[in-house]
Amino acid sequence: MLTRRAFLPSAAAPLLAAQSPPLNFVFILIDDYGWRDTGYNGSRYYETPHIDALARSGMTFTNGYSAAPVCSPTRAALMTGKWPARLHLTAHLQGHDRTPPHAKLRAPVTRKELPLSEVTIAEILKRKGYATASVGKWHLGDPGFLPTDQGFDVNIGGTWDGSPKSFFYPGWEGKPARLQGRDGEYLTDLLTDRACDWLKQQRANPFFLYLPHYAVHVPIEAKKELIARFDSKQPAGGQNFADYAAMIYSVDESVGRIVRTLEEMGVAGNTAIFFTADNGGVSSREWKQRQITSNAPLRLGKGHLYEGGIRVPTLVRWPGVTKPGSVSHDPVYTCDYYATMAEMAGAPLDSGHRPDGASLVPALRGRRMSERSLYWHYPHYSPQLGRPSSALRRGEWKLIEHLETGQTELYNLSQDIGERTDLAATESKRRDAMLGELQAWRKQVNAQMPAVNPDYDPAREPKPAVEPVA
Ligand SMILES: [Ca+2]
Repeated sequence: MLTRRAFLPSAAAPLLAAQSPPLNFVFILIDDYGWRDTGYNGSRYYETPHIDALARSGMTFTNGYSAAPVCSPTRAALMTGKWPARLHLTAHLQGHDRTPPHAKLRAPVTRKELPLSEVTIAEILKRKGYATASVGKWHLGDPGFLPTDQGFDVNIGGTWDGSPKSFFYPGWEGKPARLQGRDGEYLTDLLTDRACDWLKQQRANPFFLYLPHYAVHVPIEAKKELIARFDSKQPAGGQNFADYAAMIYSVDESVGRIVRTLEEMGVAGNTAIFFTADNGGVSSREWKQRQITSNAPLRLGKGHLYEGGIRVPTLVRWPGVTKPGSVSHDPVYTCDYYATMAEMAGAPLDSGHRPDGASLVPALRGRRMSERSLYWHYPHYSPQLGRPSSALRRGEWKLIEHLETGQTELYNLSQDIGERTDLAATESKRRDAMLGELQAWRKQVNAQMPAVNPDYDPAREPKPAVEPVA
């Protein structure tokens, strides 16, 4: 049962508003966590009872997206509310050029850190009197650009690293740097311990806990007893990797422990919880020749602008506001949380910093959001064989433009979530209009574009990605 000690029924809220405690925030971001990696989104192999319970007690977004198909740009969008294209932070750090030597295009060189001139959501909340902590993966810059340089009072385990050397101490020693554990300690558990310890210190002030887990990114390493649990379980829906299932199980336990801690502190009723991922699940063979997960029916996975790379589990519990078990079909993405949290906290935005995303407060209150366009720009070659591309979603339609060829694909997602039937030719008028809008947007935000690669060699260019067997 949820404790509701601080919960105010809406009819009484106006009268008691002066005494009502301020709203706290917990934002849980899972790394490389696929849309169908949760029980509530239909996995029959992975077990996520605590995440599913959170979904039942809050609002889920069926069309929730990450702002990018890889790590750092999505994290930058979360911190600033801005499009990664506008920030010139569209690749994962260190931002170096990972263009395969003989590819057709050469990717632009992007930023190597989130600039300090950006006003992060942590800074906005801190100005409002919030205590702020980042516990886990940062991936937005080196020392000088760490969470503590960007509005967080506390940084536990956040560095420029995109992944730990190992999930077991001392295997991860040095990466992430300065994070001590006990021998054999599991990183997901340690981050949860430290997050709960920090929460328990917050008594007199509102708080913002940012908990970006290093899991379930590679290395795929999990606790033995949990691997055994899934080894003996029947695989389902193309999901069959016991080690990965066990990693997810530990993340789910973390969510359960965070919720339980809030309940024990008596603040669950005035703490909003956000849960989502920085990009889709890894559907390629990125770990010891094993396919890590299946995003089916979604197409492909991390590193691509197809649905598998950007559609992610998305849920928000705002006690007293989101109706338990409610569902929003409005398309939303990472850029939206900045304006959302600021509005929920009653924290004014910085006059010099305008987020590109929208506040989701109307949706959280149960209303439809007005229709708008969502944009993605990934002018890079991903390790998962994604190619330079941009995309636009409006209503049920999605357009993808491939920057190497100028070729476009158009899908009606309400009928074709798997992006199997390209309607670009039959819906050419709509295609042209959406393409015009996408290109105008890129110009407006001064998006970086790839250049012609002088070393292009058709015989040696990267192979196209192959859809994994579901
Ligand atoms: Ca990621």
